[in-house]
Amino acid sequence: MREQDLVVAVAGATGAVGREMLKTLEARKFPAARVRALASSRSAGKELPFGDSRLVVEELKEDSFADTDLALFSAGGDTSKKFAPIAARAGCVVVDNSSAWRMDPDVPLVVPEVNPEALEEHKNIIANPNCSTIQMVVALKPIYDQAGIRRIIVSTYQAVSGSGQKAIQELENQVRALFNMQEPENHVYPYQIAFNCLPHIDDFLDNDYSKEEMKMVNETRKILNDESLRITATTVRVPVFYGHSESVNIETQTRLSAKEARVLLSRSPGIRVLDNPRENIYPMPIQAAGEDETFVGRIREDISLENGLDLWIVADNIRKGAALNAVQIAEELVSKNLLVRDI
Ligand code: 25A
Ligand code: L14
Repeated sequence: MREQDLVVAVAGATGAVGREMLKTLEARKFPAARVRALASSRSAGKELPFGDSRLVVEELKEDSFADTDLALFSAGGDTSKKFAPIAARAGCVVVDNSSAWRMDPDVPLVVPEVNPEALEEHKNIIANPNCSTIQMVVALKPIYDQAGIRRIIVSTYQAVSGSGQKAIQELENQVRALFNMQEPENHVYPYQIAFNCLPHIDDFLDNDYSKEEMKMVNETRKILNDESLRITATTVRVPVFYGHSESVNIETQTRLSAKEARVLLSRSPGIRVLDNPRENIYPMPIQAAGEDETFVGRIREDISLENGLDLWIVADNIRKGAALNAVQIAEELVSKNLLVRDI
């Protein structure tokens, strides 16, 4: 198969992530002969912009994948559970954004800067990690390789766009209501998110962690291929539209100074170090929004620990956290000739 013959579909194309996937495919000139937009019956017939043209949305159905080589999924976990195996059986390689397949031992969980080799073993379904996990492992991988990591303590400050278009609308509506002396309405989140913080992302589990927190624990171990890595996470929703931030404390196996870490990270793929606090230079979501890189700053030696480092990590959750990472996986599949596979 020649690259230019590729037919690529985006499932969930009308959502916050799906729209960004279409933009990213176009902006990076992904070698596709045809791009298809798939969504639920509610959106069938709608038009979505794609470069200078428009795509007519088709309903996602069991027979949608017959002549499609690659599908990027971002239509929620239930849709992925149902349709990814159907696509895979039809010979279409799926890069799935939902949490449905990430911990399946037969499914590679991939961040191209960190573990591209995991793609070699794919069986037509590849999972894109959780947004908070992606940006953390991009920043920690060079440190992991150089000095080893024993333990990670992370707290997140997550944007509302992570929960999709409806949540973006909810924050906007609440801000407008409050400035007009009206009672804010909440539908997506259990409480008002405007001017508030909610230590609650996804459902709570029996161990009192949230699912989002345990995703960070389990996915990080799987991507770094290190089940002994100790990780604890607190994930928090903040009233930001785009860009997740993370305060990350690590204990390394061997000593790495803050200066060494700064040099190491500034030479690593996908990372931009912004770290000059005296000049008020540090990463912020308003800068990271719309950008591809993972931004790292506030790098300093932890005064309470022998081999400890603190870092502040920020990235656009819809781009590197979702759409861009999925398209980068697709690019790896093309360049390594891993798209055609009989299963
Ligand atoms: O289960 P998970 O994995 O945790 O994922 C949950 C949600 O997280 C987002 C994504 O929301 C997902 O639904 N998400 C997933 N991975 C993410 C990641 N890595 C992520 N967010 C960040 N990072 P979303 O809003 O971004 O995208 C939703 C898309 O999914 C389509 N969809 C839903 N069910 C589908 C389906 N497509 C095919 N078959 C199904 N069964 C959905 O398309 C959207 O594109 P849509 O056509 O259903 O909705 C498009 C427009 O329709 C409006 N609308 C939505 N629901 C209703 C509705 N109108 C009327 N009635 C409704 N009930 C919306 O306004 C939307 O614009
Ligand atoms: O597991 O709401 O990919 O910010 C991504 C978005 C979980 C929830 C995932 C959010 C979802 C998260």
